Amino acid sequence: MYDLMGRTILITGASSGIGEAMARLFAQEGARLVLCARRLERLEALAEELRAAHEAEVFVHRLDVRDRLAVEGLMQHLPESSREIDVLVNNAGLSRGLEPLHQNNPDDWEEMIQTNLTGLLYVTRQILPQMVARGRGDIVNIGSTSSHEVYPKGAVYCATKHAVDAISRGLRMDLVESPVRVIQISPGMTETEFSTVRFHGDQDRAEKVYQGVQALRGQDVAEAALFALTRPAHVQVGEIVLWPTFQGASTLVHRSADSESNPSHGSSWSNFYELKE
Ligand code: NDP
Ligand code: 8X3
Repeated sequence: MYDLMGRTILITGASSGIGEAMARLFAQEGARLVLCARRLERLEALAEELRAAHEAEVFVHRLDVRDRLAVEGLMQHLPESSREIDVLVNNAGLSRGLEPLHQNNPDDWEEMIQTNLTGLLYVTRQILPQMVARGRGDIVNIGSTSSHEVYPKGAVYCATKHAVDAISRGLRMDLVESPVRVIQISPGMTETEFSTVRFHGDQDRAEKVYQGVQALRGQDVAEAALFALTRPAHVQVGEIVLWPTFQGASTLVHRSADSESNPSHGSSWSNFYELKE
């Protein structure tokens, strides 16, 4: 079996949510970590914690994946011991806004496209050639259930995640002669800072997305990635789609009537996007 002991794993967007959960789990599994995001202080605090808990070797680097020059200079900032990347996790991503497309702010489109799509391409272009040359490595792209479904008011976010899926599939074809594997993990609703970011910091609106439903946790997504990464070398897990048990589709969530704080208290089925209003 392929395990993570001593493997060097670079995670983009490791300062919160799914990326942070992966950093925790992979450190526990003995991996050497390179953690990237814009909020360096968050990364430093996480690295301290992982060094203390697991004696993990962790290097942190402030990186905006949209900044092509910064991404191109990434390798020269890494210490010698962390330059051979065994696993790249393309996790950095976000949604912005939830309005009909004709009311969207084009700045939001640009931020989503540049982060979720262009940024993922920049980072992959930097790291993948060394994997191909060494004949070893794994690319993990964080897709979404929105890589396969579209929901009202989320067309552009969903388009970026459909694009991630196209890139994962295309890469797998381009690498067919190489031992490098391309894995996509596609979660549904996961309780992270995702909705707070989507609603530009409106915490009350963000919390309503998760009210009365047990969403996925970052740890659930990290465990799926761990499963895929620890398959034998001849097994390439193409994609794992993870849904919360009470989410039946992007727009269909069953919200419990038990929670006093649940605005749909007493009702049974609620439309996902309506509750995001
Ligand atoms: P969070 O908001 O908690 O985490 C997003 C991470 O991305 C942060 O670490 C953030 O760090 C980083 N990030 C955002 N923009 C940039 C950038 N320009 N450069 C570098 N890093 C960046 O959300 P999640 O953990 O939920 O999101 C992680 C991934 O999971 C995303 O790709 C998202 O689309 C996907 N996803 C999320 C789902 C959900 O329901 N939460 C479901 C399906 C997929 P910083 O701000 O410090 O740069
Ligand atoms: C995020 C999934 O549907 O909650 O990728 O926006 S969704």
